[in-house]
Amino acid sequence: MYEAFLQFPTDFIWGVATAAYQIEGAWNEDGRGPSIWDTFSQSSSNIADNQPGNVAVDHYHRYQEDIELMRFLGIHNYRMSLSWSRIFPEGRGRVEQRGLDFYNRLVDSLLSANIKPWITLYHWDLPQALQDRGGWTNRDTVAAFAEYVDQVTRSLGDRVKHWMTFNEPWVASICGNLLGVHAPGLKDIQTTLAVAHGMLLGHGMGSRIVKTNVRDSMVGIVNNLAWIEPATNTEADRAAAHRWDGAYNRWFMDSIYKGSYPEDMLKWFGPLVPEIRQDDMKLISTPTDFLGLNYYTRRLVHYDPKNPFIQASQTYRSHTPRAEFEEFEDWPEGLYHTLCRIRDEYGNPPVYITENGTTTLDEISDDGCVHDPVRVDYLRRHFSAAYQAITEGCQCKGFFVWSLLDNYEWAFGFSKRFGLVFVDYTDNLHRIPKDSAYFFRQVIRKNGFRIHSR
Ligand code: IFM
Repeated sequence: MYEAFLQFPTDFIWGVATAAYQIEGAWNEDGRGPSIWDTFSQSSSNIADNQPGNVAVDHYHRYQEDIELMRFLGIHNYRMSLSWSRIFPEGRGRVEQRGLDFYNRLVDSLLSANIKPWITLYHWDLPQALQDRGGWTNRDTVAAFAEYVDQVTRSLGDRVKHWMTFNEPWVASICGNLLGVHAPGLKDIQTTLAVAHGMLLGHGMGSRIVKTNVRDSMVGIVNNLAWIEPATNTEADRAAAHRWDGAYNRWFMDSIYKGSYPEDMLKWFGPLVPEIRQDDMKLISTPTDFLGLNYYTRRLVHYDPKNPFIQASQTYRSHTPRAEFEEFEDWPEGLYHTLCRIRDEYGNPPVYITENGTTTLDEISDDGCVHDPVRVDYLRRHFSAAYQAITEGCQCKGFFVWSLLDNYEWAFGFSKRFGLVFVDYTDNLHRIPKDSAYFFRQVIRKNGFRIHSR
């Protein structure tokens, strides 16, 4: 039996993450305008159990209680997002002061609890008014985003120093515009690529505005990168895995870190590639301070001629008892490999793991507690993978667990629980810290944890 204490670097950041639409609720209060997620989640049959996110977990009204929970858990860094349509109900133009006031109160309360806010500017909830004019396929949306970023950085930038432009642009573009399972629910390859390009332009533009408006700021984008492997060693599966990597990982990494889309994928998509204007790639590859990495899974990929996008699909491994979410294979080695890849292929930028976590079948036990040993084990093994990468020279600077609370898991509604804190949907959204929350409190306190292995 081997035992060791994994001591993280003294400046390592530990935190938790959430997103506005998944927790806030108050969808039509204080002048908030509709977003594409209101429209999508309110149309029947898009969401598990037909549950819209109107109330979510009511953080808009309970934010003080949620901050108190973070303080109790010893959390000093909180990644959250802003609801754009709370501030610009029509997407641009008129500012809704009550929306800004809410975020000002939230930021002040966080700071007085000694918790640093890390703000994501776009976590998927585009104002519906902008979608009605073409959404991210329309360059006016990029201009509207610039207006919004300018406004919020001027309002909050004296206190908020850490900013992220976009969360997971591939999910927002592909799930929303190709697979139709996220808002706005479209199914079109050309639109998908145009949306991705629009978001990447927004990223470049937004990060420049943050740097101009916020003194001592740190800005980055959040990409979710998966570790990709061919399902078999056939040439067809290897090529399919390479295309998957091209469309989901390299499309969003090469453009930002190398200033060009991957050649092989440009050729593959051919006439479907949107117009790329002269300075677009320069804007997209504007240097930033860090990369946010959301890591959840490895993907085993096989050749699939029926998939019109990249003729590749994911092979699901037979279920282990831990994998409650079919798409997410529990594979911490992939986190380690991904960090090494960022080091080796993308110039070793500072990386914050901005999301990692798992969904499990949690319930309140007879003793009134929520025991989630699978999540504790999952986190322990992913923290260890990050630790190993750090010892091998990767600049991994922090780790945010997804998520603080059980919340609205998009198309899955409330059926998936990712929180460190349980939310009782049958009892007035009552919050109960799970065992994993207490485990995480100890990790933060000691800046490390003990491992036992054979
Ligand atoms: O809940 C989501 C989050 O909004 C983005 N990253 C993945 C999480 C879990 O699916």
